[in-house]
Amino acid sequence: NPPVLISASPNKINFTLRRRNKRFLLRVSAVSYKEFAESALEETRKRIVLEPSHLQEKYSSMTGLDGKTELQMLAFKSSKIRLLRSMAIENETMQVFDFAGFMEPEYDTPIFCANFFTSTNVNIVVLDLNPLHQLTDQTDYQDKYYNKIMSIYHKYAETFPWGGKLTGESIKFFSPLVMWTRFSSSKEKHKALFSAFLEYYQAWLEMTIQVREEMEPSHVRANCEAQHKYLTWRAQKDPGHGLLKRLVGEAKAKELLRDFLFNGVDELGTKTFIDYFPEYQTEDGTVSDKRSIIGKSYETRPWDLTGQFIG
Ligand code: BLA
Repeated sequence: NPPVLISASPNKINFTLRRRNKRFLLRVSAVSYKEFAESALEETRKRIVLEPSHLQEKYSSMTGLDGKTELQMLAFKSSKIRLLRSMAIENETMQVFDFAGFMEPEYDTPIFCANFFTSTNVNIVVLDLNPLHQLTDQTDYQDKYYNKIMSIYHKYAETFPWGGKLTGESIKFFSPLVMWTRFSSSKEKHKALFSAFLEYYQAWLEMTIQVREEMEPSHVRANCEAQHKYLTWRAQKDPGHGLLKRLVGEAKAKELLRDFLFNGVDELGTKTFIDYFPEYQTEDGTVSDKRSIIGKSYETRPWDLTGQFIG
């Protein structure tokens, strides 16, 4: 007899198994990304002073339209970090995690980016310190932030191999450190993911502590525009939009995206999506609904072992 599902909650799935007329209770634990967020915040508080963000008053938790999906939002800031925010979504069959850190424009530190999607054994993972500036024409930026810490990537490369083709546009938002992977759920994999997450996070936190304030107004403006371009892209084209709309409805999803997840998109600059990404303009001037113009690309990892882009 196959095991019979008797109950499932975000962190525990209980089955009964009948063997030789005896009943056994099997407990399988699912991943809970709330713990990931708590651990990262705990590490942060050991090093710097975190203050609650004004967004926390407006966004703390929500229940999905199905009445069963829980969304948990956390938002903080520090003297240098403009926004450190987390969203964890859980129901009986799915766990989603979106954790990001954005600096004040005086600092050129990369953007911390952890996006984990788990459902019915499938995991889609992006973990990266997204570069604020293009690495192809700024080798000193790569030198400043990535070359020294490439060992972090190598440590997890075997456990979490390249996830295959992805939206071509996304690659320029990723660094040579990126962990882009898909895997089926197991306790070992989620344990490894937890340690990769914390290790990437520690590396980012250290960068935020070491970074010096930019004094040149033109550099501050460049940092601000680069962050605004990133936020504009993700607020418009992030792969999670469809699911978020199904979970909370179109209006709430849009508010979450523009005001919480990618906060700053309406404040840090005035350029529009089409200004940054003119290839998405349709004949009547609106933004194309297409997720991608380039299409799916990069069957294999487009960086060599030293982190040089090989396309
Ligand atoms: C899939 N999420 C993906 C994929 C990527 C990312 C690369 C594979 C599909 C693709 O190639 O586009 C993540 N893409 C990113 C990230 C950046 C990027 C982080 O460009 C940063 C610049 N994922 C989430 C959240 C949800 C989510 C919050 O982070 C849901 C609320 C869902 N991601 C999600 C789902 C898929 C996915 C459902 C698979 C469906 C699909 O491919 O469209």
